Amino acid sequence: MAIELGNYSEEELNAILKEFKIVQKEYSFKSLTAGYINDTFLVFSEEKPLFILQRINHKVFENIEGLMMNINRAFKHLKGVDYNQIKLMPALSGKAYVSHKSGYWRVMTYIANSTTHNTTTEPEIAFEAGRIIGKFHILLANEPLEHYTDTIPKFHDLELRKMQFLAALARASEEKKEIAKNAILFSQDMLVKLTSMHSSHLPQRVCHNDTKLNNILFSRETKKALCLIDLDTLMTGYFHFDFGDAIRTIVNTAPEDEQEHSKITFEKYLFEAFLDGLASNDSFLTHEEIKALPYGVLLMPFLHGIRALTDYLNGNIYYKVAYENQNLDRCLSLFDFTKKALSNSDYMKKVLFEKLKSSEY
Ligand code: GN1
Ligand code: MG
Repeated sequence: MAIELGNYSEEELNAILKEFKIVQKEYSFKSLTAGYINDTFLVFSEEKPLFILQRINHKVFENIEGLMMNINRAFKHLKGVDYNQIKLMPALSGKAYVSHKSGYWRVMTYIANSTTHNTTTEPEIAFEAGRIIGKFHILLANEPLEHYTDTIPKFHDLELRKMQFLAALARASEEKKEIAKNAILFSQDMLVKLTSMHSSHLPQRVCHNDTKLNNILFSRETKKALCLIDLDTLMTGYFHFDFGDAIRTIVNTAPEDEQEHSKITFEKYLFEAFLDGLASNDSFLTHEEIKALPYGVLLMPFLHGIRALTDYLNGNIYYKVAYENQNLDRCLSLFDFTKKALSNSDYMKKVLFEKLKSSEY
């Protein structure tokens, strides 16, 4: 297969696979380019997809050992009638990854006939997304938090993201600040708003922390959700993180970097379908957690937006970008969604109350 493999040749990728306990033969590869952080390849044998081979971005994830231990632990519990298990293929060394001169690599099983969606307009998909995220949390609910490493400490911490934004702003050129003027003003305003909304008394859980729609695998045939993928950010967090990240990518029928803002939506029928899916599980959320969900729907797009803005101001040092202003465009889209979510705050509270049955709003 003559396919573009980015910085790697087929020989190099095959040499990495030789360090894993899998059938030894010459494989072919397809690069999967949806992520902003890792390098991901689908591994084929005679046209049949068998594994996912992935180079973990060591600059972003400094503690590879801790990260892989988190995933190993969680994978043991992430299985069941309505949840497809993914397995890590061990390296010859017995570890779950190999350290190679080009970085840290891992191999996982590929689920046949699976697919992902970047966006959706289908209520069945939104329902299934809600169901599988609830299931994920139920399967991990009894895991001791102290067994899990923070792979990126304070990943969704508003205060940290504010400090990083202010530091980038202080160093940025006048020209960049002028171009990003509206985004900077919106950030300053939202930082005040969100800080005042922050609620305490919430239980911590083992969270996925990157539950955007395309991190959920679906069956091509039945449209059922199979499982969550991309568990690098699996660590302690609050349920509203996972809720907000899913909602921002499900009720918005446009991609997260949509530049035509009139296409960015907050579709109520998808919000409600997601809640129905979540509620199809046994109930597991506390009253306080349910109350914090609308906050999560504002917090998550805003956090991603301010992180993209910070990276734009810093000169694109964190996310992979395809063009110079991509981070700013992503920020503006994410902020536009945040505004649309804000105008739906009362609606969200009402429907959450109806669907998840938490009283006393
Ligand atoms: C990054 O590379 P990817 O798509 O898995 C980011 C997430 C964002 C996402 C898209 C470690 O994840 O937080 O949701 O881009 N992951 C990290 O906005 O920063
Ligand atoms: Mg990710």
